[in-house]
Amino acid sequence: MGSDSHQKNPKRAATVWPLLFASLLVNACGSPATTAAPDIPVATDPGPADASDFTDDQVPVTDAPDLSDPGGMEGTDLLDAAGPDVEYRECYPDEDHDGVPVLGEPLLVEGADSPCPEGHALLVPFGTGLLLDCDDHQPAVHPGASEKCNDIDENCNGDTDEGLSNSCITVCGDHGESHCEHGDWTECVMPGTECCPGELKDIIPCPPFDFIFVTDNSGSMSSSDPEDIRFEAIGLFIEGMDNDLGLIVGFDDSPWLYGYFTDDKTKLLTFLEQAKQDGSGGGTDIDEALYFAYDLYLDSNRKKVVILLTDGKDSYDEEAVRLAAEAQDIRIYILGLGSSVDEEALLKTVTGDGEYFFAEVADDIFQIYDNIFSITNYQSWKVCDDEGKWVKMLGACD
Ligand SMILES: [Ca+2]
Ligand SMILES: [Ca+2]
Ligand SMILES: [Ca+2]
Ligand SMILES: [Ca+2]
Repeated sequence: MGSDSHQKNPKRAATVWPLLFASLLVNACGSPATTAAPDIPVATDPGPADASDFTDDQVPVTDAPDLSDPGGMEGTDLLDAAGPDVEYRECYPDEDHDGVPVLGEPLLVEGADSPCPEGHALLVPFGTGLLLDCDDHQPAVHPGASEKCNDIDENCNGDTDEGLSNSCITVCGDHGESHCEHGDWTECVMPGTECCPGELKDIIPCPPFDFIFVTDNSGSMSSSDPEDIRFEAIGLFIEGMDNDLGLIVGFDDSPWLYGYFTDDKTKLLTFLEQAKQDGSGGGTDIDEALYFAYDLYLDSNRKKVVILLTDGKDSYDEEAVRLAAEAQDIRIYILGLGSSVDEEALLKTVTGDGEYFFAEVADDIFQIYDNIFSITNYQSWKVCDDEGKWVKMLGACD
């Protein structure tokens, strides 16, 4: 009978069910879930279901109810009225029509091969238990369903989103893997790594700063930075600023102010261009330029940061310059360019929370301004190191 029965009731055939599960039902339909009156109209002998296609972790095993006594169901009366030669089968509730029932009051259907009516399905034995729907309101959820990454246990095995992973391409173009966690796919990473070298994340921005760019424009700069890379690097810094104020100061043997404190990047870049065009000769008066900058700070509670670039040396009282900055709560970063700088003096000039950087050639200027930008603009961030591990970096907001 089995095949006829399935043609009449395609909903329960393989087009709806996974092939695996459908084959199990075919075998179960073949003989077992029927019985002849006047015996008790239940599957007292469900027979050997072909459950070998399932593994224990694919399907739920539920203790079989005592099918020999269906309890106070109406079917008993029906059975008595029908007489001794009629066969029945029991159909259990399947509200979501996915073909897998739940335990509930069975409906008795006359005829050993009769299909179950809409919203009902046969119980199918599995091992010592039964295949049951763990959510009878979701047709996509039942034993044998395929697991999707959605925080739902589709295949009713008690585990959610188990064993789901995808091959993918990492942000740096390598072949990697993504896994399903809490209903979402994880970032694509190469096995054994957490990230792609150089990648940044978890950036916590600093509050706004007041920056003064104090830039050497003495005669020697035309040979140590002939392509004016310093102005280009400061321009990039300005373009990255967010609510910070900026001010441009150039100096040779005396300081020159370009414009005023502003967060208007277009104006700042115009002032910077003026400083660049003003390329002049003369010496390098570092301390005069710094004292000049200190006096320009507005009376604000914002962080004050001076970024000085020089390629020359000067004779001055480094400690006095540094203490004057610290008294005003000004932080000093210094970039020394080329072999003529007096590194010892510059190191003594930076404040405790500032830093000194050496640029051997003008091309190094970009990276150094970029470092200072990161330090002063991000309170903390994670960067992916060469081994593909996240390393937390601390910025210098405070
Ligand atoms: Ca169901
Ligand atoms: Ca279901
Ligand atoms: Ca599952
Ligand atoms: Ca799932």
